[in-house]
Amino acid sequence: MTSSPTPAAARLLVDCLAEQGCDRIFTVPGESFLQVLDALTQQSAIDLVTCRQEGGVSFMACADGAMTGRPGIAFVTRGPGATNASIGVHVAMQDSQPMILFVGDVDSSMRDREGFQEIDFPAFFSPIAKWTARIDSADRIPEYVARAYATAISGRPGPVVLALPEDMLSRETAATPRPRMERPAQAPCPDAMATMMALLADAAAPVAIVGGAGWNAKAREYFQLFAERLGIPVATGFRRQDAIAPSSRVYAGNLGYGPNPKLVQRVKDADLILAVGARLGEATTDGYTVPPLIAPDRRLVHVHPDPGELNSVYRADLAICASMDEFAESAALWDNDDAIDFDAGAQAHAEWEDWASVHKDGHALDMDQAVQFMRDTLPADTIVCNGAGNFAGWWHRYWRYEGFPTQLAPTCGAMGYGVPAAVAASLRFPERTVVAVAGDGDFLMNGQELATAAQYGANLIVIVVDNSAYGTIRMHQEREFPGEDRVSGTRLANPDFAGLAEAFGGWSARAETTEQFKDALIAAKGRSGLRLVHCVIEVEQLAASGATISGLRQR
Ligand SMILES: Cc1ncc(C[n+]2csc(CCOP(=O)(O)OP(=O)(O)O)c2C)c(N)n1
Repeated sequence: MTSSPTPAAARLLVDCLAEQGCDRIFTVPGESFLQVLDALTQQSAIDLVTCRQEGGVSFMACADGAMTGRPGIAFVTRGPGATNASIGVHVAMQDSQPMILFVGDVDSSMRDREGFQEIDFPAFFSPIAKWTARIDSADRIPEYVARAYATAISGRPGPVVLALPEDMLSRETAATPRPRMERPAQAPCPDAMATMMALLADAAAPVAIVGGAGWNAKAREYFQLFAERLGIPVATGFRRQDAIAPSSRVYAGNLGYGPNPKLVQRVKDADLILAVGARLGEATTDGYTVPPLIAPDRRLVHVHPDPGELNSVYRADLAICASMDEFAESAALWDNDDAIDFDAGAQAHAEWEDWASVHKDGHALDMDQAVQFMRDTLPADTIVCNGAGNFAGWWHRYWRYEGFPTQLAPTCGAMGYGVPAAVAASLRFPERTVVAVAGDGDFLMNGQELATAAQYGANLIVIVVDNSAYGTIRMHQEREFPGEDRVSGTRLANPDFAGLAEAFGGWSARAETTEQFKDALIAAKGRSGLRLVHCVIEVEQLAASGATISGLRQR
């Protein structure tokens, strides 16, 4: 039997990715892109990570993009694969993270008959992606790949989806890859910077809100220098808690769900908001109420890399279109601000430290104490990953996200993100400690990716907080429709999570008390590979705010 040579188009596609710096692809294979899988056997620069569900694939790619600033790359098959992967595209869009999803498409001779697994992918993905297209010409693969990279990393980063007709991947071509794309320079205009400094000099109670599109380690370092020099309180957007070091003397805490009420009040009372990178989205602004949407006596300086974002929801008194690191560097190096010296930064930081300090909550497994013990035990630059659920609130409140990146968490609140993100993180940073924290509901949305972790020897710790409920929704139920007889659709009967981890080849422990949790974490720290701590708590322990079911019912 003679075997076919790898088609030139597929080799070109893989070489184009390598030229752009791609070193890892996440996939569930499909017969629609066998040529690409074959070409990857000849491209040593790229590792192929085979996952168990395309939701896991796209979450891993999204998290990889968040960590590197270059697009995370995912390959999935047509209808069933692409629809499974759509959750990660949505997260990458809402989280402003660079990612490219390649979809093996039907043969073009089958197109437009609703053939096997056929979907019009550009149409399907266009509302949730930054750009979508189909590559019909093998000769134009370099152009499409280069544009996909440029689009994913420029302005407000985001996801691109490219469909690959099966026959196109088999064509001959003599085209060659285009050189690596970099994001365009986007320095802030000096006049705008001068105006911003004048507005700050006039302000009595400014607050900065940072994080979001294109934030990186350089932006973090420079913005912190700037904010500390001026003494401005710095809040982070929802799930952007690594945007400034929490140890910074001006760090004021995080906005989003479950923030410090004193911080919320401070933002409401501010006479100037300096929003840098944050879109001022629904979560960060608590439904567009913090700061109030219309407040004539308040100034807004909004800095964002996408001009379309500026003035789109909140009218800005000064809109600066710039990349985060170039803006932050320019602000840090500005030398005409000696007269500006606020003491509010230190006050806000003290208020946050007070609010984020652990107290005893009286439960057998005290989650406040558990996170405090984790802080005392694991390295400060541990990467903490989570999906959605009230359990995450304990880490958002009590963990310190030192270093960048240290928080991988979907701002769009998608369950199931934590485990895949932790797999991607442990592959990207094998020397760092990586922890996935998950609720019992959250964990089982993508718990199958423990198989991927085991297959690739990932070092990660999973902490499952099991309250036998979709607790967040139960909390909302108890607020809106309190009563035992009105609990509906939120109870869960769970497997033995510790036993499950062992079935995947991991180590595990079960903790029902704070002391057992401490022992389990120490034991987990002393091992490598896949480790899971199954924390059994009561559903009564609804949230890090201290909310309980009985308390809500009494209200
Ligand atoms: C993919 C997805 N499906 C549904 C939801 C709605 N949702 C938000 S939180 C939540 C419950 C999470 O339960 P669990 O992981 O057990 O955490 P807990 O709230 O109990 O701490 C649900 C169903 C969502 N955010 N994402």
